[in-house]
Amino acid sequence: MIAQASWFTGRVELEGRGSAPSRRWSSYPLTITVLPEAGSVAQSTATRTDGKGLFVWLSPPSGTFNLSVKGAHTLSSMRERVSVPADTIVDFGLLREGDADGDDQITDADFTLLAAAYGSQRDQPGWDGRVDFNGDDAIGAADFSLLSASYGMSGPVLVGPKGSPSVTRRPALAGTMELWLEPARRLIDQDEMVDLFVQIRADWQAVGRRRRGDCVRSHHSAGGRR
Ligand SMILES: [Ca+2]
Ligand SMILES: [Ca+2]
Repeated sequence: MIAQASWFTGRVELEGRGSAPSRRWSSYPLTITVLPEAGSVAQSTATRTDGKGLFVWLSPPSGTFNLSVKGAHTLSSMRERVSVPADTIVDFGLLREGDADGDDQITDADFTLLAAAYGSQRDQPGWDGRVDFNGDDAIGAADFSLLSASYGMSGPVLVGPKGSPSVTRRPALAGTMELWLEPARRLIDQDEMVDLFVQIRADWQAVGRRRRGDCVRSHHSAGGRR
């Protein structure tokens, strides 16, 4: 007797990467986790998306499980009572970008990593791929926008049968957040290298252990403008 291979096919929507199909949707790292019931432990496996956000889980266990899918720097999305293997594609909806440190929360710790790499490009000093949330090989305002849009949220985000969020977690913090670049000196000669300070300020209430109005600071070098 020849055993038949089994698999599970799911789909996610990636944030900030334009519409699919796209090269920027392809090969995005995902972790699938079978969430534990009482007396069991979680089981995880790694996979990657194709250019349409589809992913395959080869040789999954059989049964009915609560499943979560987490992107490399997104919040996780969860579906309850999913039959595995499945005859149809199971939709896990939008994966929210902004979790740079992988703790399934979007907090000031993630902002600190973004600030440290802000303005860098791939293979340059200061580059940190964990905060390239939109996958364009540069760390900039688009990444800041993605992070700030989901700031204060945590996973897993429970999604309904068609992949739409059935539970929207209220952000732990609400208000506005500012980011700006400040040169170390106001007058810069052509082609001169200058230190830039990246500042992020949450001015509505305490963030972590910082007081109202405190800033996250880091700096890196950038070329002068032509
Ligand atoms: Ca985080
Ligand atoms: Ca980017």
